[in-house]
Amino acid sequence: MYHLIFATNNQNKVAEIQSLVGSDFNIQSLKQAGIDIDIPEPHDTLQENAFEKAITIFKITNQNCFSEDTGLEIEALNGSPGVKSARYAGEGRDFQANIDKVLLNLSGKQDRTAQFRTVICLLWNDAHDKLQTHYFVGICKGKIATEMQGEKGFGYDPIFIPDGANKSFAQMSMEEKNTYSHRQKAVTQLFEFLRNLT
Ligand code: ITT
Repeated sequence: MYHLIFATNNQNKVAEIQSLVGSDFNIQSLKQAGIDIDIPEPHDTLQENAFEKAITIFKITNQNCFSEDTGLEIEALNGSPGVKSARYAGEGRDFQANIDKVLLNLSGKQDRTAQFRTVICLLWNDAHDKLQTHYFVGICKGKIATEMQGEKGFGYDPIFIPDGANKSFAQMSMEEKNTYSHRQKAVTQLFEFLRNLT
């Protein structure tokens, strides 16, 4: 069995990824690993932030680990909130305030095209004990609803309708969200990569 730490404090992400993982992987969250730190996300790109999270945890544990950074990129807002998605409405990281700000900034705009983009950073020690880095990207295209719909999920789920669906992520079970999601696409590539390594 392949053991990996998932460097996140977001329990919703942990649940989504654990529902996708096969029995050949053991994914341990920071909470399960007994690590309680606030990981910095100081950079201007998802990739740099994902690396920062993973290297922070690798330095503490010296164990193979991965992290992910996700952004909601809205066409009519020039890609915002993007890398600032968690703190769009301020440092409080308040989901409702972030959603309110998106809906306000989009009011009156015709184009509601958007996408979620997830960048996973994997850090592992290779057979020569050399640290390797690898990235995986998952994109889910869709549009921003005019009002909140549904109560499941987390973050921007109540206002995001993926292409091919007629309801928001927050109106879907986790399994249904996984059939469309950015995170599922990135994580599937990660598991594929790891299976080929072992
Ligand atoms: P970690 O950094 O500890 O992994 P986080 O919650 O800070 O967790 P991100 O910086 O990647 O995670 O999240 C950016 C924001 O985007 C944050 O407000 C999330 O709630 C939101 N978000 C991420 N994935 C989402 C998804 O699948 N559905 C809806 N919103 C999501």
